Amino acid sequence: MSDARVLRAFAAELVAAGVTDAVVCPGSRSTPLALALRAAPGLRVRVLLDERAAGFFALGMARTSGRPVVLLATSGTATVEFGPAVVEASLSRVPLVVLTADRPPELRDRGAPQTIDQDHLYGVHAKWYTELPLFDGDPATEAHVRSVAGRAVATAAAGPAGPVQVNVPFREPLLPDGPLAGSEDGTNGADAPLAAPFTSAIAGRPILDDDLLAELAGLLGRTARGLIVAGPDDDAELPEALAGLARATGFPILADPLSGLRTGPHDRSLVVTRADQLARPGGWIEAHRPDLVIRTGAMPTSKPILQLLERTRPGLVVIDGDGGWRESALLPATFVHADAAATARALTVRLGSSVRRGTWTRDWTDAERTAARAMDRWLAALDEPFEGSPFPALAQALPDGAVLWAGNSMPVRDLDGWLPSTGRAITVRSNRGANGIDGVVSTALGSAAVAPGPVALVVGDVSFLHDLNALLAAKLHGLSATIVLVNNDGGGIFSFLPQAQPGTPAGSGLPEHYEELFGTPHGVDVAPIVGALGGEHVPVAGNADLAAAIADSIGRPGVRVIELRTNRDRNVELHRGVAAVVARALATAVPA
Ligand SMILES: Cc1ncc(C[n+]2csc(CCOP(=O)(O)OP(=O)(O)O)c2C)c(N)n1
Ligand SMILES: [Mg+2]
Repeated sequence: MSDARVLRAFAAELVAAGVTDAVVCPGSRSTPLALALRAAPGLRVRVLLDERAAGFFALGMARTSGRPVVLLATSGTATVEFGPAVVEASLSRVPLVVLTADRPPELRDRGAPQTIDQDHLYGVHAKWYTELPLFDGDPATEAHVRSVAGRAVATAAAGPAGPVQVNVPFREPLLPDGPLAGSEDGTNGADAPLAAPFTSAIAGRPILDDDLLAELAGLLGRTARGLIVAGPDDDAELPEALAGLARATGFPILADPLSGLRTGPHDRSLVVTRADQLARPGGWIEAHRPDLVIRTGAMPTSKPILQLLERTRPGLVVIDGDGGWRESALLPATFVHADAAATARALTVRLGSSVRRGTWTRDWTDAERTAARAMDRWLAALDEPFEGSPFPALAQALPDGAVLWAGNSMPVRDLDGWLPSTGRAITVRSNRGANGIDGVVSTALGSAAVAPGPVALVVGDVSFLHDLNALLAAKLHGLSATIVLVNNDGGGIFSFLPQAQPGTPAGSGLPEHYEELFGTPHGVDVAPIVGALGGEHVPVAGNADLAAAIADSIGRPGVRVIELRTNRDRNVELHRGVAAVVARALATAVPA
């Protein structure tokens, strides 16, 4: 039997360290912890059935609340199912505390049921691994278990945030030896969360020394053709700080849709949202190549921006307060391992607040306006369904405090192409750590469980099918979300790749096996599935219908799956068409 006092202490310590939410999956070996978490004051437990979906659900919660979320699974393959979410959490720097229940030492590696090797199960993807002892009543066990709980939460949250694994063995019988809720006599109230945590960590934003700041400010001050490339980043302080730096340097900000720069009340006058069009090789960009790029966050979503870095090889400064080395353009680079927002603010002060806006800055803001106008006109005149159209509609419909998620594959690229700049405080997110099409719906629904406003998701059909049981979470826990399902009956992104183009090498199996291997049409009618899982299916015929359905759904309780049907071949034509329209507009634009 597990010592109830130690179980209570472990759960209470997680709460004292700042955890408010746990996602628990059913099982037997995890019984003592499941009961302890459920009984812990200050902890909200949600039970989900599929560990893979549960892992992503917890990831979405942690990403939106900013707090570590606890995950619990029973022993065996259940623990492995957390793998994809653990990998994503590691690469996108999201704090998770993964508790894996296990057999006691004497039942391992000897054919006992539901027993696998869970030692360092997630390999390099977990920031920390430890195994707890059996929960006996020894005071040393209690002190150790407490300190491990605090350390696990602090380690998960410390920059770069990420997942930790705590393996917890239990010997039968699996019931605790005393009450978990309330005092020893079973009455409530005596076991309030610990006033002070047993183990806690204090961490701050790493900043640069003055002489290093002066050096960096000097470099920026000497540069006429500079750009700030703001990549995916969850730091809410960054938009204001980078806007200030842009003003002080005159460097336009190429704002990834996941950077936080496109949406919110900060100064967006130097924010460029159409860089994916502006940076296309052979066009406007060739007369506007940068000499220096300051990059923050993860690598940008846009391929043309990446190509711009690779082709024009500007000087590169990457600022990453978590000490990372994210730079996949293979350029000589200086990594500034200091907090990006704090560094931007300090540089702004050093450079002085005088606004530097020469031709370089004006050229970019003019081009941004020209491209945005050309794209808006093109879309307004389009009378057929288009995969980019959900994003302007969502930017219109979502209120302050909303969270907008985009699935991987084409949705996140169309988000990049079509999410306009808006003063509305909309948080925009995607699982870009490992770019998986798995767990997309689960992540968004986890976000919906803790978001301060409504949650919307744009997802492809293959991704949607990949994570079908995600909708069960909404049914079980009364969650609300607006899901725009872009159904092109297969993987639309592959239509843009070389395997879909004419002139594939003879004998390669193309084009005859294209549909089987890449297009993957499935012909699934999702309407009855959505209905069976408690959602509402809303088919829409075109872009105007879609905008109306979105506006109608946002903020209403329940899950609606708004399905926009598109065609993969036509989608390529439309994307090429709008690119040509923008290129023409840029070539003929008269500077304002
Ligand atoms: C877990 C996982 N499996 C496979 C892939 C490879 N993959 C990338 S895009 C894609 C097709 C996605 O189709 P859909 O979700 O319908 O989006 P669309 O391409 O049509 O926009 C696949 C299979 C991946 N990124 N992640
Ligand atoms: Mg698709």
